[in-house]
Amino acid sequence: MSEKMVHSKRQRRRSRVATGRPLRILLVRTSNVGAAFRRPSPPCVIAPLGILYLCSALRKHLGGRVEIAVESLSTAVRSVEEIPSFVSRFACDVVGISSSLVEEAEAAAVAGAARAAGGDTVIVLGGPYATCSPERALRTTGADYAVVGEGEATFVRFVQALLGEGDPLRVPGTASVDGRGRLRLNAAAGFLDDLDALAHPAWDAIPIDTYSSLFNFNDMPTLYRPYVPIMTSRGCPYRCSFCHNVFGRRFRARSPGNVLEEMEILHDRFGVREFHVVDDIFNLDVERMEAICRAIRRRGLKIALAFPNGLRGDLLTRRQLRLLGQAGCYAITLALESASKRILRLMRKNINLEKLAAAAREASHLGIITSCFMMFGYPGERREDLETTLRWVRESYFDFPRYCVASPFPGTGMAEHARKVGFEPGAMDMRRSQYDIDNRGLADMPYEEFRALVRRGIEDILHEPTRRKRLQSIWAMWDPASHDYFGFSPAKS
Ligand code: B12
Ligand code: SF4
Repeated sequence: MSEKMVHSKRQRRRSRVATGRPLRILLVRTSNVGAAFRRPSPPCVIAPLGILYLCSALRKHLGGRVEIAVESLSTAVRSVEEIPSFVSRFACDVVGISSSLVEEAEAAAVAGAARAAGGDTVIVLGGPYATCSPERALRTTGADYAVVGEGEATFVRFVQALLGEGDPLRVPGTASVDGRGRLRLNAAAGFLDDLDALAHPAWDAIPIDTYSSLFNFNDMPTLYRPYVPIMTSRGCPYRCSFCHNVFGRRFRARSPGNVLEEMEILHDRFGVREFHVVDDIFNLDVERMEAICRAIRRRGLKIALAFPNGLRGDLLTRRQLRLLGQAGCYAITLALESASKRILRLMRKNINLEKLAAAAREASHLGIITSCFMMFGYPGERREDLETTLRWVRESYFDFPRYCVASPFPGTGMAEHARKVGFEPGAMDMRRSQYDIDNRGLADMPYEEFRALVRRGIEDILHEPTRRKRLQSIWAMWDPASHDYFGFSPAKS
């Protein structure tokens, strides 16, 4: 869209505000989790925390001047073909799309449908995709604006500008393409210092039960429903080469009181009984972590906690694990990525393998389900690196191995390593660059050999006698809909 057109839209919007009608905003989370797999997966979704935060920020700062609807594609829409009718159902002034890079096609489909629905809808893209590749995101989807980074303050300022209080083209933290096709990237907006100042996510804007009843793709069984994701801190100081670090390197945390307040509201008002923590690194500030655990017990909250993400394994001590367990934690995922020192150096993962192994042992002794995250096919990975990792996990106390094939997403350090082995990350099919779908990885060995090695290694881990016994009881806790999908059942084998 040309700059002239954008400006004229702004003018029109100013006059619309004069009529007093609230600005109608549709916030959509795209999701293709499972859709690109060879084995069909049940419909699955994770509640769209990012746009729920945007919704509450808009309500807090703009009140009745905006009217907001929040949707997720996998709850509202089952296929890309349904997107146009979905978008035209909402006669809205602004469509805000939230996507990760691998959902590029879905983001483009929503933006295209919004454009085709006619009118002068302003299309804004945000989330990890727009944050890490704003130019690519704008050009691929045809969105009018990209919001880069943490969204609450930027989006409020942007919508205020649409309402006539500023110039939408100049809002810090946004990007657009001008009439001559050049990228206009405004100054970065920075990160919020005080996370307690954020309104809690607008959980009333979505049907929590519907989300909770769909398949949970976090690769861990769910003890209680409804369950919701929760983010208690943002940012991480580590520098892993594959990470997009959406929330920056400065660790910022909500106070224990603020976290407990959100938990209690969700528990008392919405009946939520389980929380999945999706922080970058929940346990960086040990005192805060311990205070949250103690407060959960002190207040007598009967909830379950799971960590599909968010725990740095080599920082976890026995004492912390015990406190986590007492607070209701029943499952954790710790990232190993690789046990080869050479690959770990390339990844800049900087993990202490001995401490990670000890944390898995302690967690296992405490009865906490422990999953281990591995990444195979790092650029230049050799047979012996892969074998080292598989052996390490087999011998560890981790219950459940989870892995993906390395995807050198543009903008990461890993992408530079990929270029060194002759691979151009920009050419990746993003939709297929998740988990182990059919991205081939960049290991230094023939692809068939790589695949066979991974398959055999994972089977060896799953069938290791002690682990298999533990897995049988864990398996029974899992949503039966997911059994076929995972393609493995220790109970049957
Ligand atoms: C939970 C999670 C998952 C879940 C659920 C994903 C889903 N689709 O719902 C599961 C386990 C399935 C998953 C899978 C994968 N994930 Co993941 N995941 C996360 C995690 C830990 C939390 C996401 C979250 O809820 N954040 C909390 C909310 C508040 O943040 P947010 O959504 O980013 O929203 C904020 C801003 O981005 C912005 N914003 C967001 N949307 C919008 C929209 C508008 C209009 C605006 C203005 C602003 C805006 O404002 C929000 C508030 O500040 C993040 C890491 C992280 N800590 O964020 C990684 C992350 C999103 N995942 C990532 C990756 C790489 C993957 C996989 C590709 C891994 C793999 N190799 O297979 C797969 C892809 C699956 C898929 N199809 O999406 C990357 C994304 C990189 C990228 N550039 O896209 C992240 C950022 C990890 C990282 N640090 O690199 N993931
Ligand atoms: S520890 Fe996790 S959040 Fe931190 S840089 Fe590494 S992958 Fe990213």
